[in-house]
Amino acid sequence: MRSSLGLALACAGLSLAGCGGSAIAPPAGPQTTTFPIATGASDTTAAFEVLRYYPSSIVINAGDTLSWTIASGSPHIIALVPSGQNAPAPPANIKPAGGTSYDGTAFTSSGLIDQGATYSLRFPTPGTYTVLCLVHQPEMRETVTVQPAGAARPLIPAQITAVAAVDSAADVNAARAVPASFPFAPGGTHLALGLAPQTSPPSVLSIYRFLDGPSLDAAITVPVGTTVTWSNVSNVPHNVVFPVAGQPIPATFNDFGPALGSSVYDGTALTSSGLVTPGQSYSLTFDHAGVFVYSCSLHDTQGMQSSVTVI
Ligand SMILES: [Cu+2]
Repeated sequence: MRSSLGLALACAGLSLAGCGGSAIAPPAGPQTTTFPIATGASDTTAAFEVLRYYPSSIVINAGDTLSWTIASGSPHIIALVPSGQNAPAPPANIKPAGGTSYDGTAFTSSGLIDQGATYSLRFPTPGTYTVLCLVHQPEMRETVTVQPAGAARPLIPAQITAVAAVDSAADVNAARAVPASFPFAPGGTHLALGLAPQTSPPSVLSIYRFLDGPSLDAAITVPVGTTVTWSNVSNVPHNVVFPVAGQPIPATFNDFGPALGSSVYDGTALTSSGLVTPGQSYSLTFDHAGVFVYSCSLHDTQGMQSSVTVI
């Protein structure tokens, strides 16, 4: 990802100058400041996701506050894990932990929070801290360097915001090109269950869709008896859930539960892959004609839904 620091700083400078001299926080001094952190990014359809903090490293002063806002369709868990400790394993990690400040001694987490939600932490103690997202590892990391109070800060909050806007827009644009890297025969029965440009080293770009070619549309039509395979070629877990034909996925469905149903689907029984992690595949054979709508239950609110028409 190209850094647009210079451009954004120039923009920030222009916009600040254009404010008619309204007061801005000075870069140095004993005052404490709150810095906004855009957390993740996505387009309005939430198909194109970026797993990244903006910025991914920041220098603040002791007593300053970081305020993360979820800026993507995908939820995140903003967490700091003291050295020598472990974060709770899923699903316990979706709960918030700790207080309103972090000094490196106690596990502290926002819990799982959705688009638009904000989480703030004060950093009273100089040091270097790593912010993780417990959902998106190893992609999402942010380094926080806390200087002694009164030190000169390299960037003011308005500059952080300006850089984030430019960089996140560039990243979402980069994600729009990812479907072109669809790795299977287009229009076939081997579909992508999410797509990332590469997983090693991990990309921060991720497509939250089913794909059967280099576009976002994965609706396919196949003859009775066809086996369809979905491979997770992305960097986040997904699932493939066929409810009873014509019905929604039940409200009681466990997104993280085991596989359900058999390897053959006829529309009469809820059938699920269970969690399909990056690199794993799932296959299902269709032995009855019909139009069968399916979803990723983790990301159906982001539009991760498609259909198999069996004729
Ligand atoms: Cu998903």
